[in-house]
Amino acid sequence: MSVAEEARTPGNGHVGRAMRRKEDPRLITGRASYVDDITLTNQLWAAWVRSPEAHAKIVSIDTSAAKALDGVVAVYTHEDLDMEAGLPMAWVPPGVEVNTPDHWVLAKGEVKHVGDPVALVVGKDRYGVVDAAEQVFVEYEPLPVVTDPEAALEDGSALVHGQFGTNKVCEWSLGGGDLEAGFAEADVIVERRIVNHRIAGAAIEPRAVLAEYRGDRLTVWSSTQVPHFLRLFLSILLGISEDRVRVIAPEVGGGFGSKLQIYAEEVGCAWASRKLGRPVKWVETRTEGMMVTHHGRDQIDKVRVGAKRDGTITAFHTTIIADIGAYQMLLTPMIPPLSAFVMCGVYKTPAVKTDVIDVMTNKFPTDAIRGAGRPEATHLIEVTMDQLAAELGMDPLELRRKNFIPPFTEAHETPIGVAYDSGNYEAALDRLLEHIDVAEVRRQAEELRPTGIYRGIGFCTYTEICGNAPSRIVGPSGFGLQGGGWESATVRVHASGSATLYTGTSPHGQGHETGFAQIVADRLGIDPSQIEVIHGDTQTGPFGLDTYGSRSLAVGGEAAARAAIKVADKAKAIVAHQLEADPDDIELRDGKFIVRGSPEKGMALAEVAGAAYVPENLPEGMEPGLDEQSFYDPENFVFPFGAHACVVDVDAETGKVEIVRYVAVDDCGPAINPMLIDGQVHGGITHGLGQALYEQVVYDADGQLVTGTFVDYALATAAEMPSFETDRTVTPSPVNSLGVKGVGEAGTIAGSATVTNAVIDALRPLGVDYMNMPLTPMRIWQAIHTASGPAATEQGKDLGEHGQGSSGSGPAGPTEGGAQ
Ligand code: MCN
Repeated sequence: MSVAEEARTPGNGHVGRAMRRKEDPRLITGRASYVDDITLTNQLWAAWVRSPEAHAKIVSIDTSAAKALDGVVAVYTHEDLDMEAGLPMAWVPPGVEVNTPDHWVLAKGEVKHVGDPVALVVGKDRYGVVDAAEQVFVEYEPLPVVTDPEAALEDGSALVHGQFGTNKVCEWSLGGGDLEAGFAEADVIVERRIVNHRIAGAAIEPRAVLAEYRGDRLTVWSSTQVPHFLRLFLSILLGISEDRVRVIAPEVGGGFGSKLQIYAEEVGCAWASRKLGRPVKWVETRTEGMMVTHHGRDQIDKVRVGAKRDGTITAFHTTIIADIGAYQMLLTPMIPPLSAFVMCGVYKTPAVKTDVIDVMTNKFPTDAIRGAGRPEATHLIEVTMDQLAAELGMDPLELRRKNFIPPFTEAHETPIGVAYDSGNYEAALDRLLEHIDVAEVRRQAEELRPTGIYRGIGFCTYTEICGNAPSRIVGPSGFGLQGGGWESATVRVHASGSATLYTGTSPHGQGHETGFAQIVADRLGIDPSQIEVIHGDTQTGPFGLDTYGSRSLAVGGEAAARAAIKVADKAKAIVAHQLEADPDDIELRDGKFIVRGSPEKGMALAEVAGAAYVPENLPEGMEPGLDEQSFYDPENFVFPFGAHACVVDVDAETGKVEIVRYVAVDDCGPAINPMLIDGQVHGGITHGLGQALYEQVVYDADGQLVTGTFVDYALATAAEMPSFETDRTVTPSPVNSLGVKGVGEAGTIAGSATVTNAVIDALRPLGVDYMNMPLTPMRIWQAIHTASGPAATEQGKDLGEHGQGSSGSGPAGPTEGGAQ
């Protein structure tokens, strides 16, 4: 039996069960341990002096008053740092010239964004260091600021980093097919400027780090998604051999991409701990979280689509202007290009091209936030599909169906050279429509309209790329994180028959302890409760490449399955030896390794394990133990897909949007645990709807962060969300033996386009045919009042009579800098 066949054979039937999360009891009873719960003897605290200016020369720094304060142990500025390199940027597209400025742990000479760290204060008291930081006096000479990425590209713009003579970081293109011919044969061309504004990760647990340098060893506890990467870069930046660096990600309260980073605070605390010979701890405040934890999105997407009168799309061209902020962090310049990889969407468009221009501004850098490039691509494709449908006078679903790539079970090569693994987009849409009666929604909309409530329905059919990654593709793409995308797992069966799975993934809310235990349980014939899943500690776990890009199950879960199969194979050999049977005749059934055809002759794993550690029980030449490792490097990415629908009610008087229904059909291959999938989809959609309706990181024209707290940054909560209706189709991936695809980002990827299309659909009778996110009441109200449709005029008159006036100043409010 091949590995693939064997892995799909159900063992104890745990895979596919909606098992409750093993990790939840400790999380919901407050027994989990986060970085801030850890205190070491002799521990010091760190606080950072941060720039209040978005761009300025540092004229002088006076640390004397701070140093004189009781309890202050040290105050450091850039000159004290004996580090030869700054923070890492690890993904450079090959053959592309990238203007990469130094990014020091403490600013050197100039500050480039509000919050840029200028000094590090270390002292005995958590609050004392914050007071001391206020006693560090920095004289700044303000320099010209640029916050608008399009203005930043203009000649004569203020320069973020003068040495480059431009704010452009790089230009990069990906395309295929004959674009010119495609547009030439089009009957209709639609162009839109689609803004995908800046958002924050906003994890509930702020970032936190505790570093202890003792002897010649560094141990760092960090609220990170990437302990293995952090170990590597701490080793490089601090010049400590990698084997002497241990990184532990204890419980991590969410990351959403924002903890896929190597931060100044992590490196700075580790450096200070070595310097002072004492542990140093720092816990982010919420305002620091909004200010200096990386942001995401911030693209202006200029889209041009050509189609024939019957709806056949002939060409699709996008220019992305990506505002990447003041520096480039771990993956910054490559996040906008990631959009390009899925720019064909689920459609057979013959010619597709994406041009990316990365631009620097005086803002904090962007990097991966849930979806990282794919929500942006899906948003622009799917919003454009509705715009095109309106232009053609076609039903948006009919337009989608007309252009769907037909079902495929083996690789489908898109014109841009990306090979999708498997897909059945028709089936996902059909399943969606089993849940939602579009004609009935339209009837309800008619009925509601006289009350001033405008009901709309929006759709999104998407695919995305995840499961990072095949090293053969990722390595040559310039991805510099240990050169590839494999994952490793070790399954250790203890002599008494319980097991430990060590995974190189680093979950921070996704539920790997449950799903991965289910996978291993089925392959060993034990209960998932008998399997402990260990992760997030570079010393106890195997090598790993951590958790991001919805890679963990498709790569790390597969590695776990393979390690478990190796253990099962050895178990079979031991059983065969013990029962004097042929190893090929041993099979796992109902929790026992039995001789095929003789169910009474068999051994449970506990018996096998007992024998495995007593060499005299083993076949000649077999090593004792029941402990196996697997390194798995996939052949391709995986491409989940789905179809989402949203029904909204817009109150034309207030501009408020109410989400009436949200139905999601996602296909991530066979479910390991449907409850985990539902949880991921719910959270993902909330993220997408949050961006579309409420959330925005806003800087003013001087580069001041306006949204520094949750009062200003309107994070979506359960209260705003509807009760999600979810369903699935199952199209196995041929890439891995589990047949699985990722799902951690799917909801986010589809969410913003689905609700945006619904709101625009609702507003069409009011003459509003296009709007950019965030679809806040104010912007919707303004859009209604600047629209020209007959209903809008009526509505405007009514509102005018209520004394609110009817002239909006356009969708962008006065405080909204950057990509609008
Ligand atoms: N799963 C499953 N069956 C499938 C597919 C997935 O049971 N066919 C389960 C997996 O076992 C896993 C979960 O779904 O428990 C998500 O798996 P996967 O799609 O592989 O994603 P990752 O585990 O790699 O998680 C990363 C992804 C990303 S990139 C972000 S951002 C994100 C997310 O997951 N951030 C999160 N989900 C989050 N959830 C929480 N609670 N907190 C975050 O910060």
